[in-house]
Amino acid sequence: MSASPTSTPTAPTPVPHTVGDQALTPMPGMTHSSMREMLVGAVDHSQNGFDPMQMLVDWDYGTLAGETQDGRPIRKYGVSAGDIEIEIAPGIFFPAWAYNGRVPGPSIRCNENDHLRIDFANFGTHPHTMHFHGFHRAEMDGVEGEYRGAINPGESFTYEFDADPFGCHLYHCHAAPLKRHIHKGMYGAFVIDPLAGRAPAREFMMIMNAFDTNFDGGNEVYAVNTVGHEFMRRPIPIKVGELVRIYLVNIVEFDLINSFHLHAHFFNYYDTGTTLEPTLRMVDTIMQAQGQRGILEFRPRYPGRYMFHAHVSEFAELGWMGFFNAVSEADYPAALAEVGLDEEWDFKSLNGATPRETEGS
Ligand SMILES: [Cu+2]
Repeated sequence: MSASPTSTPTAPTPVPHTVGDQALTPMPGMTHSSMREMLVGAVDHSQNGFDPMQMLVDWDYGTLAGETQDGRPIRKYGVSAGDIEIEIAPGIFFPAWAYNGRVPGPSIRCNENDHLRIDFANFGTHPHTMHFHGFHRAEMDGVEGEYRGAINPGESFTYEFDADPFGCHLYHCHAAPLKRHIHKGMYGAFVIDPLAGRAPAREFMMIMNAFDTNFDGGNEVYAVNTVGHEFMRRPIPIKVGELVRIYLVNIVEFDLINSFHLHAHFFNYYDTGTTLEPTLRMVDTIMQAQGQRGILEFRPRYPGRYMFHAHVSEFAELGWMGFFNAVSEADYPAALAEVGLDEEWDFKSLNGATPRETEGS
């Protein structure tokens, strides 16, 4: 991208701008005139029922439901499938199939070796499944035509398996035609925390996704967490010097490769998140095929706004780009307020790891 901001960390100076004869007020995050064209208006997150900014930090830990015979926690999750219409860019609506009324679905998180019970109910109009990446028996693989197979509208099924191995995984529907069920929105993050833990960090869940709005077998809108350009409008607040950890998943249908590039910084990368040591060190771009995922860690070095985006220019221009806003401790409350966030979001971003309720008992 040649559109990197050259401004200082201070807020951009508003520039008068019109479309037709309508005067527009620049919004936070607009720092370049060419970007302004793509940022007219805003998505109504309350109408969607989910906010990509909250999705960064919202984890579903399920509810504890006793222990296995050998003393491991049992976690129960409730997931329903349904049909909803979502706004994926200002004024652009998409008829989605969704888990728990959101795209991506709930970010399921647990500790290594927890025993998981996922109660799945299909309230949609098509057969669906939940296919988890991870070790499990074939009966729990959630593939249409195999074992229990597709869960028809009005039916339910409980997927049950141990959380293994630790890492940054995903789940998605595995009903036919697969590419349709996936691109309609049936996927979510599945993060298993290692028993050894990871270093404290500000953590974010990012799913790289895309939407074929005219059903021609190609995508028209690309994003992280569904809404194109959302993090251009609302830069993600982080603090200079702190460890930032991103759980990154690529679920984009139709395009072979997606990528993540961070401006002005280098990061360590843990491929699939299944190791405690980085599998790549000091890189600023990684690529993921569909279904690939991994964990990125970096420390913001200087204050300012830093872009992150697909290093596939087409994807970036069609929505898959955003900003981190790195600020000092003192400036952090203002950075939160600027994008409509509060202390609760700050707390959640710093406390993402699965609680260990049973420790010491
Ligand atoms: Cu499906």
